[in-house]
Amino acid sequence: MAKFTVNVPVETAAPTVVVDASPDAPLAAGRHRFSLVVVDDSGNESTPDTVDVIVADRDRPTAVLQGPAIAAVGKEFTLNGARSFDTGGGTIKTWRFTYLGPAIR
Ligand SMILES: [Ca+2]
Repeated sequence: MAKFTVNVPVETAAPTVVVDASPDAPLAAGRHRFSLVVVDDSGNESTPDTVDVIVADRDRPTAVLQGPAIAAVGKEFTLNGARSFDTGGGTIKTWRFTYLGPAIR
């Protein structure tokens, strides 16, 4: 694995490299560009080739819905989705509440 810093080349003797990233130190979501220059055994350098890699949040969030166990007839009550959470570097931006009708036990 290699920790990449902008414009600091990482040289290897192998054709692949693992880009170091973890939940604690992620690459930010978005489009990231990498380049490769190869050097032959005579010291000749190629022109660079580049690739863009899109880093995206691909993890589904988890919904956690809470409500009162009992509510009085004719009185309002609150449904609370605040304990819902997301992983993968995103944040929840919409809470979609739906009434599903009388519950069957
Ligand atoms: Ca997510």
